[in-house]
Amino acid sequence: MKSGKYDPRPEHKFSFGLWTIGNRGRDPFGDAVRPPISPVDIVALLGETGAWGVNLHDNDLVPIDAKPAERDRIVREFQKACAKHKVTVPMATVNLFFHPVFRDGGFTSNDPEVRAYAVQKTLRAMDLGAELGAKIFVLWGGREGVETDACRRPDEAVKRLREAVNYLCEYSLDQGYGYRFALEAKPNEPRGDIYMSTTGHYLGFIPTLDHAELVGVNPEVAHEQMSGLNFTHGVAQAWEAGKLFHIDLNDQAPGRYDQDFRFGAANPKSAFFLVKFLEDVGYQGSRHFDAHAYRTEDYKGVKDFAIGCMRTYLILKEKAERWNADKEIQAILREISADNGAPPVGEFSKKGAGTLLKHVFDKDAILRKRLPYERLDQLTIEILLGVR
Ligand code: DIG
Ligand code: MN
Ligand code: MN
Repeated sequence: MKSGKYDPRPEHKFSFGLWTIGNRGRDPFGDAVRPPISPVDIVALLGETGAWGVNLHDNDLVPIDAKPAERDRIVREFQKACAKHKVTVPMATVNLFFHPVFRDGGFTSNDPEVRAYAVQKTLRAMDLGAELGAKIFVLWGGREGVETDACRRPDEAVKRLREAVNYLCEYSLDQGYGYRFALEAKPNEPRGDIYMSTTGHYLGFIPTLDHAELVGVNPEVAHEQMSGLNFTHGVAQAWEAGKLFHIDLNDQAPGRYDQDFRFGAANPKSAFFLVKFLEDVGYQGSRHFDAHAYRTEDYKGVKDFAIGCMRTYLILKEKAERWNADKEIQAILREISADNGAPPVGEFSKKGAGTLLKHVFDKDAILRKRLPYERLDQLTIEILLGVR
């Protein structure tokens, strides 16, 4: 692809997980199609694409039963590669879903020994992330769920999850790690039903925590769209609540399994409104691509995938700037939000309520006010299609 104005720069804060570039194309019906790629080679590939950051689960880097000396050697090698390729580590997380011991969850498992092991493993993953400089710790409860609700009361699962997250917050405070935790929702897969199935569920859970100020959300495009939800609405609610601590960008066709497509690959219009929102509000966090290349790709194709995620974001960022500068669009926005002297509502007051109750609304006059959304959306489409 020719270089130029859509080349990623560090200030764009584009990051990828080791597991995204390292995805070998295995799926439930087929084996890996790409050979293994080491974390050091993944960092080199990301450095070549211009990505700013690399994220990791503990076991993306350190094998689950590595001895301390082996672990330290691997970490040192990784740190050297990150320094060499100028790639930072903004986020870390823990894998509580791959090893069979987590077959019935980690934090919410019925087995107290598994719950304790899940916390221990997470503490160690927090140590690793802190050593690498991460300040965001994501928790995705991929196995925290059920195939049958006969196995536990769902409110018991909520209690167990709260106990674990409270413990992790205390550990971060005690160690001085300065983590902010970002909770990631998903409705199902790999469990039949996953607890905390949407970002909204987590926004309702966070205020019940002992250190709610340390905990936010990590919404993922595919995970909300799997449930047919408008992703930008969930992101906007998280932002408005001061809880958008991280974001997983990818794409997804509605009503499918978690496809984790290249950003903007399936629905560029919803990707546009998401990018416009993030840029309009001045979101300062990582633009993390939790996605992977098609199973049909080789590693050149994986590199195309990574570059494509970042280019599409930057192209849509430019489209959002055009939209914001478009005179006809701005005129329509002024028209549809004009105030024709309606009584103010705002903060309640006895006097204000009295005025409101006395006011006579002319419903026919209100109905004569135009809402030219067809024109507004057509202008949006024309900007996206490059004819405006
Ligand atoms: C899946 O969408 C999850 C895992 O890949 C990881 O735990 C998290 C990090 O973004 N996303
Ligand atoms: Mn996903
Ligand atoms: Mn994710």
